[in-house]
Amino acid sequence: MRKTVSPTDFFDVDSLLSEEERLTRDSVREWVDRRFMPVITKHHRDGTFPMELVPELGELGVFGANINGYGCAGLNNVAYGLIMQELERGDSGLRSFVSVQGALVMFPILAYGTEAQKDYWLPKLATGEKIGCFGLTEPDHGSDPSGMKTRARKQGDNWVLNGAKMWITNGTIADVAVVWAKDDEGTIRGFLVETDRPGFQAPEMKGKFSLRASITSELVFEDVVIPDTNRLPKVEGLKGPLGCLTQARYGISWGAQGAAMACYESSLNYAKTRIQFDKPLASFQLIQAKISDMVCEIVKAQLLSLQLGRLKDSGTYNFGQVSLAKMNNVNIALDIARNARDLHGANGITDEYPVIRHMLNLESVKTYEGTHDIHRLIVASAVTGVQAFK
Ligand code: TGC
Ligand code: FAD
Repeated sequence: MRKTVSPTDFFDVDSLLSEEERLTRDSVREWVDRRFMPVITKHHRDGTFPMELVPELGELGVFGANINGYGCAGLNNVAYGLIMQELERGDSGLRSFVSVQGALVMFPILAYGTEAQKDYWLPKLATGEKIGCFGLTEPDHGSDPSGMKTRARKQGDNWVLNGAKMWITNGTIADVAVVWAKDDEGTIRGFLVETDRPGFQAPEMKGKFSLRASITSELVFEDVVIPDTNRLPKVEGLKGPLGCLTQARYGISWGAQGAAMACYESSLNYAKTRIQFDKPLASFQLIQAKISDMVCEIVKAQLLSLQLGRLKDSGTYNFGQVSLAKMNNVNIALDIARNARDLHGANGITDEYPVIRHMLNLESVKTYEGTHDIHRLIVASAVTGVQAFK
């Protein structure tokens, strides 16, 4: 049989990438292996994020890597996707950190902000000097953000914010929050809220068994006064935040396959070296079936992501396609992680191997940025023309 580039590239998808795309992927992979992998177990146990690595991530150019100008790398969307893949091969929390900063904070500033907002925030967010978060979800409004209760009341040249957000990645450590709130007419608007403003609080949410190496927070606004110059003026309505979600969901679809690849690689090594009944696990047909299923689903996800990336780069993609990719790739990754956990036997429940960490993380990834079922509804709505959300 033809020798492939690596066991995680069974269909030589590498040959469909440009030199720049491969170099980008390889440099991020090298950094993750050298700098992140040695510390992830401790951070996962402690429930912390390695903040000391943030400047290095900035130097690597991963924050807003598909943005042109403002100190960003200006890469195409396939290279951006490969970055997400490599980060999540490390941990979903690492990819989350980077995709929130780029897709949910830098993107809305770029797409909906003023020149002054872009000039001030984007270069600082690109280096990691400033950290951002994105507040859409509320305690009573997750899948249905259109019902949000957070209010922005116009008062002269200012806005006064009241309300609460929940499950906000990086909230506690953020310098700026992109906050979505309704005005007196019920129109959804986006605001840049500096987190040192009086009346703003962001307590960390504890007790998570998933995405432990990621900070998750509540955001509380009690008469937080912000100037009108902090409003994102170029968008109003739910399509504002949903447009950001499309960017982040795109990155997640690539990221999840990175987590799947990590679980598969660990399974392959384990199956070849673990001896039972005097033979390596890899010699048993039921184990081979599991490995075969993993390779098959990873190849399909890789081709799906690549075609989505090419469509995005040509400007012809749509959000239904992004939903399908997020839905499929996270689902197969979770399946692979669960099978990998099983294949590792008792060792699969310890953090000596990465599989249970990925498995637990992927439960969050399945839920955030639109749950699996919400994406099923989005895809079905795109092909039937009928919405079944409400
Ligand atoms: P609906 O009437 O369908 O749409 C309202 C307007 O928005 C447009 N639109 C989109 N635009 C861009 N991208 C998308 N994905 C879009 N989906 C819809 C739509 O065309 C319409 O535009 P217009 O011009 O007609 O006004 O809205 P709906 O209220 O019926 O809701 C639809 C639904 C359920 C699909 C939507 O609300 C949804 O996606 N819900 C899921 C919520 C969600 O994903 N929340 C994520 C929060 S952020 C997060 O989880 C970060 S995790 C971070 C990490 O990585 O750590
Ligand atoms: P619900 O909406 O209550 O859904 C519960 C269940 O009901 C799900 O299975 C769902 O699929 C199902 N359901 C809901 N509506 C329907 C329907 N119409 N038809 C069929 N089934 C339905 N949000 C942010 O704004 N910013 C962040 O940075 C952020 N980070 C997050 C980090 C983590 C670790 C997690 C876990 C979440 C984060 N979220 C963030 C929130 C996330 O986007 C929401 O959890 C998600 O959108 C789902 O909302 P919910 O949890 O309220 O679930």
